[in-house]
Amino acid sequence: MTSKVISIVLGGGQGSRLAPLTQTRSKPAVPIAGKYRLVDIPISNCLHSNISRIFVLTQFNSASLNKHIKNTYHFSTFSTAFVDILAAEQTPTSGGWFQGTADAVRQSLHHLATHDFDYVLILSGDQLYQMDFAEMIQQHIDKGAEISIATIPVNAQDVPGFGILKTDENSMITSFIEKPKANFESWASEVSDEMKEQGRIYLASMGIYLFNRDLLYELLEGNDHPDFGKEIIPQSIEGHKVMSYQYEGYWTDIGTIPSFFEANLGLTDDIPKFNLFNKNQIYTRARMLPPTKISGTLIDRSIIADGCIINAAHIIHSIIGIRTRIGVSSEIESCYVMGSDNYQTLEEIAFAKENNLPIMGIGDRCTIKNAIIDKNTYIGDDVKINCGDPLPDGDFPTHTVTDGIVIVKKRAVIPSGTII
Ligand code: ADQ
Ligand code: ADP
Repeated sequence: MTSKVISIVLGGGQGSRLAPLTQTRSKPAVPIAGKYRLVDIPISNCLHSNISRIFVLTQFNSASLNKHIKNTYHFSTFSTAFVDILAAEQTPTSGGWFQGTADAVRQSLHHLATHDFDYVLILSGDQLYQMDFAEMIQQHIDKGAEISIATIPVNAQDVPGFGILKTDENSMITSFIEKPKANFESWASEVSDEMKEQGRIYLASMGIYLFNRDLLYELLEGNDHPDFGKEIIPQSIEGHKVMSYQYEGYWTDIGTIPSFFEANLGLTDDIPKFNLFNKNQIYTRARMLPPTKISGTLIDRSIIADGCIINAAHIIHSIIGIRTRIGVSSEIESCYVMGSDNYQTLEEIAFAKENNLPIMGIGDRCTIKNAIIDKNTYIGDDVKINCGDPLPDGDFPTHTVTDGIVIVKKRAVIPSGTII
């Protein structure tokens, strides 16, 4: 039955909540976990569920996203599988920018027309989870649903960030409210004892929708409602069989800097909630990088990707991305260092040193805490980042601060001796 499904990954609106990581790239291309990109999560979930026709909708086309998809997802000439990027485009009937999630799908429907499918699975591009969609699809078919929404119990504190729903005893959704801000006590649901103990008594939409093909067309055509959560889903509850597919595994939104940072550092836990070391691994680009070389470094609770050259004093509770270079006596604590797209040659490094310019990566005797270092940055020697009192939020030429986390911008050059 998964052969009758086409998946659409909502790759992101303007991506402002992940700025400055989305300043020069589209959201699906944002690097995570040292070697992957955000889009690898929903795509890997689809492929493990035997759904292999995937569109990724994104507001703007970035060279890095195209290159990543082209270099990663190769299928046999004899299969129908594909991963295609659909960027917002100007057509005679639309002005360009997607106005919201439903509008993004609406504007992309004509690309689906030539395919043979009965169901459309709509996924968010900024969530960290491992889910077998085949089970959801099976439940959808068994229960004769027209729409299924994956749901998860959440606590009161999280309610205002989600679509909240109530179901009847057959898991049919009877009411839905998008992101209620207050007085939502009456929206509590019957949940398992385990969920009750954690205070997770409200059923939230995970923003994962399975639609019967014809109903999706019917709901999107003939109106210009921009969003699934605000308009399409609440309106479809009346008159249609909308089912909840309840999930209780690990799932988290990584659409904001704090949640993105926390989810990345969470991967260094003894048994991470999101386990990269699973049978169903996350796919990404196979890069043929050399193994990482480390000298004189104490490493604790950290993930070190391929191709790094590390001489730091210590690296604690951090993710070190591909091709990262860290100089001697540097200390890295609670950081996500994304790495680099290329290596500098020995000649380039010698030239930089002669001219007192930072070399790519992190220099000698630096101390960096609670920071995200975007790709291809040049951090000089004796630089201190986020080592003192908590920093107020702000946007500066080389970095931003969000909720106390410093984000050094892509290709930023931080001269030796700088204190941030
Ligand atoms: P949000 O995540 O707040 O709530 P939204 O901003 O609509 O909803 O984003 C959903 C997904 O679509 C995200 O991956 C986002 O990046 C992407 N997206 C947003 N606008 C887009 C656009 N114009 N073009 C392409 N992609 C776009 C939704 C639901 C809630 C539900 C939560 C679960 O509305 O009901 O509880 O998801 O996270
Ligand atoms: P990101 O979205 O991560 O910022 P980019 O748009 O910079 O990515 O593109 C990343 C890809 O471009 C990498 O896969 C890398 O192979 C390639 N790339 C970028 N700069 C260079 C360079 N100077 N030399 C070689 N390859 C490069």
